Amino acid sequence: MPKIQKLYAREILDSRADPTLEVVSILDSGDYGIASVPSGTSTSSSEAFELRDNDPRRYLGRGVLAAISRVNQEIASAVLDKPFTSILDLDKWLIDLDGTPEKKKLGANAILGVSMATTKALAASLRQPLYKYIADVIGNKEPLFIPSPVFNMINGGKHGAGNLDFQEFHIISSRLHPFAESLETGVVIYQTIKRLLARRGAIHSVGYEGGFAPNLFTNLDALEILQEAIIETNHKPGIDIELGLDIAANSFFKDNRYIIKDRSSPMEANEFIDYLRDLNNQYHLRLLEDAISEADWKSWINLTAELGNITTIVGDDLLATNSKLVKKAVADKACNGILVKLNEVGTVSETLEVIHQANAAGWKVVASHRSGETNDTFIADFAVGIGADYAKFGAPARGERVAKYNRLLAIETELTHPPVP
Ligand code: 2PG
Ligand code: MG
Repeated sequence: MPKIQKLYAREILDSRADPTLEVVSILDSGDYGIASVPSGTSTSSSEAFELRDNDPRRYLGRGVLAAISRVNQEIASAVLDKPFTSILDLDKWLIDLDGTPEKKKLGANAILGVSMATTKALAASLRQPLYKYIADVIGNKEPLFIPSPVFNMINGGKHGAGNLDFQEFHIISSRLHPFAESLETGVVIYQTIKRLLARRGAIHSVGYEGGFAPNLFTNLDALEILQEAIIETNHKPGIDIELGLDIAANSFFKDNRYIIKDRSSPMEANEFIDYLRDLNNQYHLRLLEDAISEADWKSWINLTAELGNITTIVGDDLLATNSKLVKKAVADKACNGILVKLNEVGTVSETLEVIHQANAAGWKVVASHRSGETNDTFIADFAVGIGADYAKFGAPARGERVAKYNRLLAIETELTHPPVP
Protein backbone atom coordinates (compact mmCIF):
# COMPACT_ATOMS: atom_id res chain seq x y z
CA MET A 1 0.00 0.00 0.00
CA PRO A 2 1.32 3.48 -0.86
CA LYS A 3 2.37 6.00 1.77
CA ILE A 4 3.09 9.71 1.50
CA GLN A 5 6.75 10.19 2.25
CA LYS A 6 6.97 13.93 1.78
CA LEU A 7 4.29 16.61 1.63
CA TYR A 8 4.73 20.34 1.32
CA ALA A 9 3.01 23.45 0.06
CA ARG A 10 4.17 26.83 -1.19
CA GLU A 11 2.51 30.12 -2.04
CA ILE A 12 2.07 30.88 -5.75
CA LEU A 13 -0.18 33.29 -7.70
CA ASP A 14 -3.44 32.60 -9.49
CA SER A 15 -4.74 34.32 -12.64
CA ARG A 16 -6.31 37.20 -10.66
CA ALA A 17 -2.99 38.13 -8.98
CA ASP A 18 -4.18 36.47 -5.79
CA PRO A 19 -2.02 34.03 -3.84
CA THR A 20 -2.96 30.35 -3.75
CA LEU A 21 -1.32 27.05 -2.74
CA GLU A 22 0.76 24.68 -4.77
CA VAL A 23 1.09 21.33 -3.03
CA VAL A 24 3.65 18.59 -3.69
CA SER A 25 2.86 15.05 -2.54
CA ILE A 26 5.63 12.44 -2.88
CA LEU A 27 4.88 8.76 -2.31
CA ASP A 28 7.31 6.20 -0.88
CA SER A 29 7.65 4.79 -4.40
CA GLY A 30 9.09 8.13 -5.51
CA ASP A 31 6.02 8.90 -7.64
CA TYR A 32 4.69 12.38 -7.01
CA GLY A 33 1.94 14.84 -7.86
CA ILE A 34 1.91 18.64 -7.89
CA ALA A 35 -1.39 20.49 -7.78
CA SER A 36 -2.55 24.05 -7.27
CA VAL A 37 -5.83 25.21 -5.80
CA PRO A 38 -8.43 27.25 -7.73
CA SER A 39 -10.48 30.01 -6.12
CA GLY A 40 -13.80 31.72 -6.91
CA THR A 41 -14.87 35.36 -7.14
CA SER A 42 -18.65 34.98 -7.27
CA THR A 43 -18.91 32.46 -4.47
CA SER A 44 -21.80 30.63 -2.87
CA SER A 45 -22.57 31.17 0.82
CA SER A 46 -22.38 27.36 1.23
CA GLU A 47 -18.84 26.86 -0.07
CA ALA A 48 -16.26 25.20 2.15
CA PHE A 49 -14.02 27.62 4.01
CA GLU A 50 -11.10 29.16 2.12
CA LEU A 51 -8.37 29.99 4.62
CA ARG A 52 -6.69 33.33 3.92
CA ASP A 53 -4.29 35.17 6.20
CA ASN A 54 -6.23 38.44 6.39
CA ASP A 55 -2.92 40.10 7.19
CA PRO A 56 -3.09 43.52 5.49
CA ARG A 57 0.74 43.70 5.42
CA ARG A 58 0.91 40.96 2.78
CA TYR A 59 -1.01 40.71 -0.50
CA LEU A 60 -3.76 42.98 0.86
CA GLY A 61 -4.76 40.28 3.31
CA ARG A 62 -5.12 37.62 0.56
CA GLY A 63 -2.00 35.60 1.50
CA VAL A 64 -2.29 31.88 2.22
CA LEU A 65 0.67 31.27 4.53
CA ALA A 66 -1.63 29.95 7.28
CA ALA A 67 -3.06 27.34 4.88
CA ILE A 68 0.48 26.45 3.83
CA SER A 69 1.52 25.87 7.41
CA ARG A 70 -1.55 23.62 7.88
CA VAL A 71 -0.25 21.44 5.02
CA ASN A 72 3.39 21.48 6.10
CA GLN A 73 2.66 20.86 9.77
CA GLU A 74 -0.74 19.52 10.91
CA ILE A 75 -1.59 17.57 7.75
CA ALA A 76 1.94 16.33 7.06
CA SER A 77 2.40 15.03 10.59
CA ALA A 78 -0.97 13.25 10.48
CA VAL A 79 -0.60 11.50 7.12
CA LEU A 80 3.13 10.90 6.53
CA ASP A 81 4.12 7.23 6.36
CA LYS A 82 0.56 5.94 6.95
CA PRO A 83 -0.39 3.35 4.32
CA PHE A 84 -3.65 3.90 2.40
CA THR A 85 -5.35 2.18 -0.51
CA SER A 86 -6.86 4.99 -2.58
CA ILE A 87 -7.59 8.69 -2.50
CA LEU A 88 -10.87 7.85 -0.75
CA ASP A 89 -8.92 6.74 2.37
CA LEU A 90 -6.67 9.74 2.41
CA ASP A 91 -9.57 12.19 1.96
CA LYS A 92 -11.41 10.54 4.83
CA TRP A 93 -8.43 11.14 7.12
CA LEU A 94 -8.25 14.77 6.00
CA ILE A 95 -11.96 15.28 6.65
CA ASP A 96 -11.67 13.69 10.10
CA LEU A 97 -8.53 15.62 10.96
CA ASP A 98 -10.35 18.86 10.22
CA GLY A 99 -13.54 17.72 11.94
CA THR A 100 -15.69 20.74 11.00
CA PRO A 101 -18.48 20.77 8.38
CA GLU A 102 -16.97 23.72 6.46
CA LYS A 103 -13.30 22.67 6.84
CA LYS A 104 -12.74 25.72 9.03
CA LYS A 105 -9.85 24.28 11.00
CA LEU A 106 -7.45 23.37 8.22
CA GLY A 107 -9.03 25.35 5.37
CA ALA A 108 -10.60 23.74 2.30
CA ASN A 109 -7.80 25.20 0.17
CA ALA A 110 -5.14 23.40 2.27
CA ILE A 111 -7.08 20.12 2.24
CA LEU A 112 -7.92 20.24 -1.47
CA GLY A 113 -4.31 20.89 -2.46
CA VAL A 114 -3.26 17.71 -0.63
CA SER A 115 -6.17 15.73 -2.06
CA MET A 116 -5.49 16.78 -5.67
CA ALA A 117 -1.70 16.40 -5.49
CA THR A 118 -2.01 12.94 -3.94
CA THR A 119 -4.59 11.89 -6.55
CA LYS A 120 -2.02 12.77 -9.21
CA ALA A 121 0.71 10.90 -7.31
CA LEU A 122 -1.46 7.78 -7.04
CA ALA A 123 -2.25 7.87 -10.77
CA ALA A 124 1.47 8.19 -11.49
CA SER A 125 2.29 5.28 -9.18
CA LEU A 126 -0.15 3.09 -11.13
CA ARG A 127 1.31 4.34 -14.44
CA GLN A 128 -2.16 5.55 -15.36
CA PRO A 129 -3.21 8.85 -16.90
CA LEU A 130 -5.02 10.94 -14.28
CA TYR A 131 -8.37 10.73 -16.10
CA LYS A 132 -8.18 6.94 -16.06
CA TYR A 133 -7.39 6.81 -12.34
CA ILE A 134 -10.37 9.12 -11.63
CA ALA A 135 -12.64 6.97 -13.83
CA ASP A 136 -11.56 3.90 -11.84
CA VAL A 137 -12.11 5.57 -8.46
CA ILE A 138 -15.60 6.77 -9.37
CA GLY A 139 -16.38 3.41 -11.03
CA ASN A 140 -16.98 4.89 -14.50
CA LYS A 141 -16.89 1.88 -16.81
CA GLU A 142 -18.33 3.69 -19.84
CA PRO A 143 -16.05 4.47 -22.78
CA LEU A 144 -14.33 7.78 -21.99
CA PHE A 145 -15.09 10.86 -24.10
CA ILE A 146 -14.34 14.57 -24.16
CA PRO A 147 -17.26 16.55 -22.70
CA SER A 148 -19.01 19.27 -24.71
CA PRO A 149 -16.97 22.45 -24.23
CA VAL A 150 -18.70 25.50 -22.77
CA PHE A 151 -16.74 28.57 -23.94
CA ASN A 152 -17.28 31.72 -21.92
CA MET A 153 -17.11 34.39 -24.63
CA ILE A 154 -18.37 37.49 -22.80
CA ASN A 155 -17.67 38.21 -19.13
CA GLY A 156 -20.03 40.34 -17.07
CA GLY A 157 -21.12 40.41 -13.43
CA LYS A 158 -18.25 40.18 -10.98
CA HIS A 159 -15.90 38.92 -13.71
CA GLY A 160 -16.36 41.76 -16.18
CA ALA A 161 -16.15 45.51 -16.53
CA GLY A 162 -19.21 46.25 -14.42
CA ASN A 163 -21.85 47.06 -17.02
CA LEU A 164 -23.39 43.62 -17.74
CA ASP A 165 -25.44 41.96 -14.99
CA PHE A 166 -25.10 38.40 -16.26
CA GLN A 167 -21.74 36.85 -15.49
CA GLU A 168 -21.06 34.52 -18.43
CA PHE A 169 -22.29 34.29 -22.01
CA HIS A 170 -21.44 30.88 -23.43
CA ILE A 171 -21.26 29.17 -26.74
CA ILE A 172 -21.49 25.38 -26.52
CA SER A 173 -20.42 22.83 -29.09
CA SER A 174 -21.71 19.27 -28.94
CA ARG A 175 -19.44 16.48 -27.77
CA LEU A 176 -20.55 14.58 -30.86
CA HIS A 177 -18.06 16.70 -32.81
CA PRO A 178 -14.37 15.84 -32.32
CA PHE A 179 -13.09 18.16 -29.59
CA ALA A 180 -10.28 19.49 -31.80
CA GLU A 181 -12.96 20.72 -34.25
CA SER A 182 -15.05 22.26 -31.47
CA LEU A 183 -12.03 24.12 -30.18
CA GLU A 184 -11.29 25.48 -33.64
CA THR A 185 -14.92 26.58 -34.00
CA GLY A 186 -14.74 28.21 -30.57
CA VAL A 187 -11.63 30.13 -31.56
CA VAL A 188 -13.09 31.34 -34.86
CA ILE A 189 -16.25 32.54 -33.08
CA TYR A 190 -14.12 34.19 -30.37
CA GLN A 191 -12.11 36.13 -32.96
CA THR A 192 -15.32 37.04 -34.79
CA ILE A 193 -16.85 38.43 -31.58
CA LYS A 194 -13.75 40.56 -31.17
CA ARG A 195 -14.23 41.99 -34.67
CA LEU A 196 -17.95 42.60 -34.10
CA LEU A 197 -17.23 44.44 -30.86
CA ALA A 198 -14.57 46.56 -32.54
CA ARG A 199 -17.01 47.35 -35.36
CA ARG A 200 -19.51 48.66 -32.79
CA GLY A 201 -16.86 50.71 -31.09
CA ALA A 202 -17.22 48.56 -27.96
CA ILE A 203 -14.22 47.88 -25.77
CA HIS A 204 -12.87 44.38 -26.25
CA SER A 205 -10.48 43.90 -23.36
CA VAL A 206 -11.04 40.64 -21.49
CA GLY A 207 -12.45 39.69 -18.08
CA TYR A 208 -11.37 37.10 -15.51
CA GLU A 209 -12.07 34.08 -17.70
CA GLY A 210 -10.67 35.37 -20.98
CA GLY A 211 -14.05 36.34 -22.46
CA PHE A 212 -14.52 39.92 -23.65
CA ALA A 213 -15.66 42.48 -21.09
CA PRO A 214 -17.31 45.02 -23.42
CA ASN A 215 -19.13 48.26 -22.67
CA LEU A 216 -22.49 47.13 -24.04
CA PHE A 217 -25.81 48.57 -22.90
CA THR A 218 -27.82 45.49 -22.00
CA ASN A 219 -27.46 41.77 -21.40
CA LEU A 220 -29.46 41.15 -24.56
CA ASP A 221 -26.85 43.07 -26.60
CA ALA A 222 -24.28 40.48 -25.52
CA LEU A 223 -26.50 37.58 -26.57
CA GLU A 224 -27.17 39.31 -29.90
CA ILE A 225 -23.44 39.59 -30.58
CA LEU A 226 -22.97 35.88 -29.88
CA GLN A 227 -25.81 35.05 -32.30
CA GLU A 228 -24.35 37.33 -34.93
CA ALA A 229 -20.91 35.74 -34.55
CA ILE A 230 -22.37 32.25 -34.86
CA ILE A 231 -24.22 33.19 -38.06
CA GLU A 232 -21.24 35.10 -39.49
CA THR A 233 -19.08 31.99 -39.09
CA ASN A 234 -21.64 29.93 -41.02
CA HIS A 235 -23.02 27.99 -38.07
CA LYS A 236 -26.65 27.59 -37.18
CA PRO A 237 -27.46 28.92 -33.70
CA GLY A 238 -29.36 26.35 -31.67
CA ILE A 239 -28.39 23.56 -34.09
CA ASP A 240 -24.64 23.16 -34.48
CA ILE A 241 -23.72 25.73 -31.82
CA GLU A 242 -25.85 26.44 -28.78
CA LEU A 243 -25.91 29.27 -26.31
CA GLY A 244 -25.74 29.17 -22.54
CA LEU A 245 -25.68 31.62 -19.66
CA ASP A 246 -24.32 31.75 -16.16
CA ILE A 247 -26.57 34.46 -14.86
CA ALA A 248 -25.02 34.38 -11.34
CA ALA A 249 -28.24 35.96 -10.06
CA ASN A 250 -26.95 36.25 -6.47
CA SER A 251 -25.15 39.40 -7.53
CA PHE A 252 -28.29 41.35 -8.56
CA PHE A 253 -30.93 39.93 -6.24
CA LYS A 254 -31.76 42.64 -3.72
CA ASP A 255 -34.76 42.88 -1.37
CA ASN A 256 -36.43 39.92 -3.08
CA ARG A 257 -36.22 41.57 -6.48
CA TYR A 258 -34.12 40.88 -9.57
CA ILE A 259 -32.53 44.11 -10.82
CA ILE A 260 -31.05 44.13 -14.35
CA LYS A 261 -30.37 46.86 -16.89
CA ASP A 262 -32.67 45.32 -19.49
CA ARG A 263 -35.70 46.39 -17.41
CA SER A 264 -36.37 49.84 -16.00
CA SER A 265 -37.76 48.51 -12.72
CA PRO A 266 -36.82 45.65 -10.37
CA MET A 267 -38.63 42.37 -11.09
CA GLU A 268 -40.47 40.08 -8.69
CA ALA A 269 -39.42 36.42 -8.99
CA ASN A 270 -42.44 35.50 -11.13
CA GLU A 271 -41.78 38.41 -13.52
CA PHE A 272 -38.13 37.40 -13.74
CA ILE A 273 -39.12 33.82 -14.58
CA ASP A 274 -41.38 35.19 -17.37
CA TYR A 275 -38.41 37.20 -18.60
CA LEU A 276 -36.21 34.06 -18.56
CA ARG A 277 -38.85 32.10 -20.45
CA ASP A 278 -38.95 34.76 -23.19
CA LEU A 279 -35.16 34.81 -23.29
CA ASN A 280 -35.11 31.05 -23.67
CA ASN A 281 -37.74 31.14 -26.43
CA GLN A 282 -35.60 33.60 -28.31
CA TYR A 283 -32.14 32.09 -27.81
CA HIS A 284 -32.77 28.38 -27.12
CA LEU A 285 -30.35 28.19 -24.23
CA ARG A 286 -28.76 24.78 -23.68
CA LEU A 287 -27.58 25.60 -20.15
CA LEU A 288 -29.12 28.14 -17.80
CA GLU A 289 -26.93 28.40 -14.70
CA ASP A 290 -27.79 30.22 -11.47
CA ALA A 291 -30.66 32.04 -13.14
CA ILE A 292 -32.23 32.44 -9.69
CA SER A 293 -30.52 33.57 -6.48
CA GLU A 294 -29.47 30.88 -3.99
CA ALA A 295 -31.63 32.75 -1.45
CA ASP A 296 -34.80 32.18 -3.51
CA TRP A 297 -35.13 28.34 -3.39
CA LYS A 298 -38.86 28.34 -4.20
CA SER A 299 -38.27 30.13 -7.49
CA TRP A 300 -35.73 27.48 -8.50
CA ILE A 301 -38.51 24.92 -8.22
CA ASN A 302 -40.82 27.14 -10.30
CA LEU A 303 -38.17 27.77 -12.94
CA THR A 304 -37.37 24.06 -13.26
CA ALA A 305 -41.06 23.23 -13.59
CA GLU A 306 -41.38 25.92 -16.26
CA LEU A 307 -38.26 25.33 -18.37
CA GLY A 308 -36.63 22.12 -17.12
CA ASN A 309 -38.02 20.00 -19.95
CA ILE A 310 -36.46 22.18 -22.66
CA THR A 311 -33.23 23.42 -21.11
CA THR A 312 -30.86 22.35 -18.34
CA ILE A 313 -31.34 24.38 -15.18
CA VAL A 314 -27.89 24.28 -13.61
CA GLY A 315 -27.28 24.85 -9.90
CA ASP A 316 -23.89 26.29 -9.04
CA ASP A 317 -24.09 28.78 -6.15
CA LEU A 318 -27.33 27.03 -5.24
CA LEU A 319 -25.61 23.70 -4.56
CA ALA A 320 -21.95 24.53 -3.87
CA THR A 321 -21.00 20.90 -4.72
CA ASN A 322 -22.50 20.03 -1.34
CA SER A 323 -24.17 16.63 -0.97
CA LYS A 324 -26.80 17.84 1.52
CA LEU A 325 -27.93 20.62 -0.80
CA VAL A 326 -27.91 18.24 -3.77
CA LYS A 327 -30.11 15.80 -1.85
CA LYS A 328 -32.60 18.55 -1.07
CA ALA A 329 -32.57 19.86 -4.66
CA VAL A 330 -33.20 16.37 -6.06
CA ALA A 331 -36.14 15.88 -3.68
CA ASP A 332 -37.60 19.32 -4.47
CA LYS A 333 -36.84 19.19 -8.22
CA ALA A 334 -35.08 22.53 -7.81
CA CYS A 335 -32.84 22.00 -10.87
CA ASN A 336 -31.77 19.30 -13.29
CA GLY A 337 -28.07 20.01 -13.73
CA ILE A 338 -25.10 20.72 -11.50
CA LEU A 339 -21.85 22.62 -11.77
CA VAL A 340 -19.12 20.74 -9.93
CA LYS A 341 -16.12 22.57 -8.51
CA LEU A 342 -13.63 20.75 -6.33
CA ASN A 343 -12.84 23.69 -4.09
CA GLU A 344 -16.48 24.33 -3.22
CA VAL A 345 -16.37 21.17 -1.11
CA GLY A 346 -12.64 20.65 -0.58
CA THR A 347 -11.73 17.05 -1.45
CA VAL A 348 -11.66 14.91 -4.59
CA SER A 349 -13.74 12.19 -2.87
CA GLU A 350 -16.58 14.42 -1.73
CA THR A 351 -16.79 15.86 -5.24
CA LEU A 352 -17.08 12.31 -6.61
CA GLU A 353 -19.84 11.56 -4.10
CA VAL A 354 -21.85 14.56 -5.34
CA ILE A 355 -21.38 13.37 -8.93
CA HIS A 356 -22.79 9.97 -7.95
CA GLN A 357 -25.86 11.71 -6.54
CA ALA A 358 -26.28 13.84 -9.67
CA ASN A 359 -25.92 10.81 -11.94
CA ALA A 360 -28.48 8.87 -9.90
CA ALA A 361 -30.92 11.77 -10.31
CA GLY A 362 -30.35 11.81 -14.08
CA TRP A 363 -28.94 15.36 -13.94
CA LYS A 364 -26.48 16.82 -16.42
CA VAL A 365 -23.01 17.40 -14.97
CA VAL A 366 -20.80 20.39 -15.83
CA ALA A 367 -17.18 20.14 -14.62
CA SER A 368 -15.99 23.68 -13.95
CA HIS A 369 -12.87 25.75 -13.45
CA ARG A 370 -12.94 28.83 -11.17
CA SER A 371 -12.35 32.46 -12.06
CA GLY A 372 -9.08 32.27 -10.09
CA GLU A 373 -7.03 29.57 -11.85
CA THR A 374 -3.46 28.47 -12.45
CA ASN A 375 -2.01 26.42 -15.29
CA ASP A 376 -2.90 23.21 -13.44
CA THR A 377 -4.94 20.97 -15.75
CA PHE A 378 -6.40 18.66 -13.08
CA ILE A 379 -9.98 19.69 -13.94
CA ALA A 380 -9.57 18.57 -17.58
CA ASP A 381 -8.65 15.01 -16.54
CA PHE A 382 -11.32 15.12 -13.87
CA ALA A 383 -14.02 16.11 -16.40
CA VAL A 384 -13.11 13.17 -18.66
CA GLY A 385 -12.73 10.66 -15.82
CA ILE A 386 -16.14 11.36 -14.31
CA GLY A 387 -17.84 11.31 -17.73
CA ALA A 388 -19.06 14.93 -17.39
CA ASP A 389 -21.54 16.11 -19.99
CA TYR A 390 -19.90 19.53 -20.21
CA ALA A 391 -16.51 21.11 -19.49
CA LYS A 392 -16.62 24.81 -18.59
CA PHE A 393 -13.08 26.19 -18.65
CA GLY A 394 -13.59 29.81 -19.81
CA ALA A 395 -12.77 31.38 -23.16
CA PRO A 396 -10.31 29.73 -25.55
CA ALA A 397 -7.84 32.46 -24.54
CA ARG A 398 -5.49 33.26 -21.61
CA GLY A 399 -2.92 30.75 -20.50
CA GLU A 400 -4.73 29.30 -17.48
CA ARG A 401 -7.87 28.57 -19.57
CA VAL A 402 -6.04 27.38 -22.68
CA ALA A 403 -3.89 24.98 -20.60
CA LYS A 404 -7.07 23.02 -19.79
CA TYR A 405 -8.43 23.00 -23.35
CA ASN A 406 -4.98 21.94 -24.59
CA ARG A 407 -5.03 19.08 -22.08
CA LEU A 408 -8.40 17.98 -23.52
CA LEU A 409 -6.76 17.94 -26.97
CA ALA A 410 -4.03 15.66 -25.62
CA ILE A 411 -6.55 13.36 -23.94
CA GLU A 412 -8.59 13.18 -27.14
CA THR A 413 -5.48 12.06 -29.02
CA GLU A 414 -4.79 9.41 -26.37
CA LEU A 415 -8.36 8.15 -26.43
CA THR A 416 -8.47 7.92 -30.22
CA HIS A 417 -4.92 6.58 -30.66
CA PRO A 418 -4.14 4.67 -27.46
CA PRO A 419 -0.42 4.12 -27.00
CA VAL A 420 0.74 0.57 -27.69
CA PRO A 421 1.16 -1.07 -24.26
C1 2PG B 1 -18.99 30.31 -11.80
C2 2PG B 1 -17.49 30.39 -11.64
C3 2PG B 1 -16.69 29.84 -12.78
P1 2PG B 1 -16.32 31.83 -9.85
O1 2PG B 1 -19.73 31.11 -11.21
O2 2PG B 1 -19.50 29.39 -12.44
O3 2PG B 1 -17.00 30.36 -14.02
O4 2PG B 1 -17.07 31.67 -11.26
O5 2PG B 1 -15.15 30.93 -9.88
O6 2PG B 1 -15.98 33.28 -9.72
O7 2PG B 1 -17.32 31.41 -8.82
MG1 MG C 1 -21.57 29.85 -11.83
